This record gives sequence, C-alpha cells and structure tokens, in this order.
Amino acid sequence: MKRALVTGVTGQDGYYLSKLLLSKGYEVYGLVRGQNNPKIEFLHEHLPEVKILTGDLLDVSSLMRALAASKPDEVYNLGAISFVAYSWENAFLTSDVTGKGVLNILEAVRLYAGDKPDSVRFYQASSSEMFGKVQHVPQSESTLLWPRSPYGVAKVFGHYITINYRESYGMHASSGILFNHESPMRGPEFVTRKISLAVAKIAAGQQDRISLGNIEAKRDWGFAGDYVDAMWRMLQQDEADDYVVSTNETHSVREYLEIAFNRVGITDWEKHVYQDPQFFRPAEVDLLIGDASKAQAKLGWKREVDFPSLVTMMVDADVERVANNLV
Ligand code: NAP
Ligand code: F7E
Repeated sequence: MKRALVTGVTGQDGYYLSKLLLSKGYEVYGLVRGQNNPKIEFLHEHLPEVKILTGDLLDVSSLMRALAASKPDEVYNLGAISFVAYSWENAFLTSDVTGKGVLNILEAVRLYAGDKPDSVRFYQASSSEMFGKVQHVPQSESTLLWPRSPYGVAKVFGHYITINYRESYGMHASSGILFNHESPMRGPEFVTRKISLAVAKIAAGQQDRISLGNIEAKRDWGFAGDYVDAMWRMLQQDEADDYVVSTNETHSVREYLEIAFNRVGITDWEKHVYQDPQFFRPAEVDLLIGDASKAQAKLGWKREVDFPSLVTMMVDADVERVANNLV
C-alpha cells in the first residue's frame, strides 16, 4: 500500500486528490493547519479515511514531524494562500506561505529522504498565474513567465525552487502548471463559484443581483476532478518533469454568466449583474489559454469535463444546496 502526504487537504484539490488516492488504495495523510481548524469536521464527515496530521507550511519542524509520522512515498504540496485578489493585501503572508512554504517542505523532504533523495516523490502545485502578462499564446512549459500579482510571483519562486531541488539534489520533484480548475467544492471567493451560488439564490428569489469586477477576463477553465488525475500521473513517471495542464480553450467570465443564468431559465441576465470597482484588480491577467500537449502525450492525460458541463455541474450543485438550506 502506497502512502501519500497531502498539504492543503482542506482545499478544493485536496478533496478530489484524496478521493482519487483512496480509490487507488493509498493510505492518505492530510496536513491541516491551526489549533482548531473548522474544516476538520468536513474531513471527518466526507473523507473519514484520511489521517489528519497538524502542521503548517510556515513551520519546518511541523513538516518534519508530519513526514516522520506519514512515511510517505509521495508528497503533494497543494497548500497555499491561493486567492489572487487577497495576495495584494497580504503580499508578505502570500510570499511566505505560497513561495517560501515550498522551500520549507522541499527542505523537510530532502532531510527526511537522507541519502535516497528520490525515494519520496514530490508534486508542486504551480499555476498558470505565473504566465500573467502572457508572452505567447497558447502558454506551454517553455513560455516566459511574467506574473502579475504577489500570488503569481510567489508561485514562480515555488516553481523554480522545485526545479532547483530536482537539479541540485536529484529529487523526484515535479511541477504541474495547472490552469484554472473549478468544481462544486470551489471556494465562494473565486468567480465561478461566486456566480453559481448567486445564480442559484437569484433563481430561488433569495437575492437580486451579483456584483463583479472584470467580466471580459478570459480563463482556461477545467474541472478539478480531471486535474488531480494529472498530478498523480506526474508522480508515476520514472523521471520527474514539469507539465502544463489545461483544456486548450479559453472562455470569458461573461460566457460563464450566460451559461449559468440560462441553466436556471434566466435569459435577461445582464440586469442582475453589476460591476463594482472593488472587484477589479491592480493588474489583471486578461487572457489565459494553455497548451497541454506534453501532458497529453507523456502522461496520457485528457480532460473529461468540458466548459458548458462544468458550469452546469456547478450551478446544479448550488441550486440543490440552496433548496436544502445548506448555503
Ligand atoms: P484552496 O481551495 O484555496 O486550498 C488551499 C489549501 O492550502 C487549504 O487547504 C488551506 O488550508 C491550505 N493552506 C493555506 N495556508 C497554509 C499554511 N500556512 N500551511 C498549510 N496549509 C495551508 O486551493 P485549491 O484550489 O485547492 O488549489 C490547490 C493548490 O493548487 C494551491 O497551491 C493553489 O495555489 C494551486 N493552484 C490552484 C489552481 C486552481 O485553479 N484551483 C490552479 C493552479 C494552481 P485552510 O483550509 O486551513 O485555509
Ligand atoms: O478570477 C475575474 C478576475 O479569482 C478569475 C486561483 O485558483 O486560478 C485562480 O485564480 C477572473 C479574474 O481566479 C470577479 O479579475 C471578475 O480575471 O476566480 P478568480 P484567478 O484569479 O484566475 C489560478 C490558476 C490560481 O492559481 C489561483 O490560485 O475573474 N473576476 N469579477 C472576478 N474574480 C473574482 N474572484 N471575483 C469577482 O467578483
């Protein structure tokens, strides 16, 4: 039985990855931060087989303890401050957690692995936000990075320190440059879930409008359940490497709105949408579209869920939650 340690287990991807690893027979350990994290209850209820370890990416000794307790074959570093808008207001914290946190866990794994540096396989959750002001369309593993937010800058550090540990110490450390991926488990601060939740409430007569920022922004949106499979595939390769994971399509927030409102039978949706300056960003990433041909060819990965199905899945899940008073 293989053993995996997952940081960020209380997040969207932590949920889908843990489910995938459990279905493959792994013993899964999840790192949870804080002395009384309310999300532990969710884990107990929905992922009872996950063994919870406490620790924080800011605290190397807690990471060493988590490694000693879990004795992992694979470490998936999903933990991060991941909300881009928040990263401008909390740039130091974001740099520490999303950037230096990667060094902390890499160093902990290196020390734990001792004279067998490649005995623990490591996955780093890199991001398409590193492409920022895109220098090439579509973006691939070799596209120049030009981050546009403190979050993006921190991810660039995490990305290169992962490559550096691979090259310096021979660690089996891979980096997945994942484009936006969403699901009904997405946090409500992200635009897709903010919209699906609002649409469900508007349809139920509980809310009249939604305030948004730049609805012309374009993203390459996929389904989180498909993307965690790519993470796992990366760590099954003989050689560690870096891979772009994306759908190779781009859609605007406006298109997302259109499909989401149509799903609940609202066609004159524009009257429900207001633009609010507080949701505009100091520097925007206008367009993201990935080229995942390397992941498709080398990992045999492909996405299963297309954009309209993703929007529909998210709206339907929130309609059901609203009907059952769960949100
Ligand atoms: P998420 O839902 O925001 O989850 C982030 C996780 O990080 C949470 O479990 C959070 O714990 C944990 N965390 C925050 N600070 C921490 C700390 N100091 N020590 C340990 N854990 C900490 O993010 P996600 O969407 O699942 O994304 C997973 C990873 O992929 C992140 O690194 C994100 O930056 C990256 N990524 C995401 C996307 C995407 O579209 N979803 C795309 C590219 C890359 P709490 O629950 O306690 O806050
Ligand atoms: O914004 C625009 C916003 O916050 C998407 C994270 O998982 O993916 C995510 O980062 C777009 C942006 O995600 C609102 O300006 C308009 O252009 O859902 P988001 P993100 O910033 O793309 C990457 C790959 C990650 O790595 C990150 O961790 O939507 N937008 N109006 C809005 N965005 C939000 N949140 N709220 C609005 O009201």
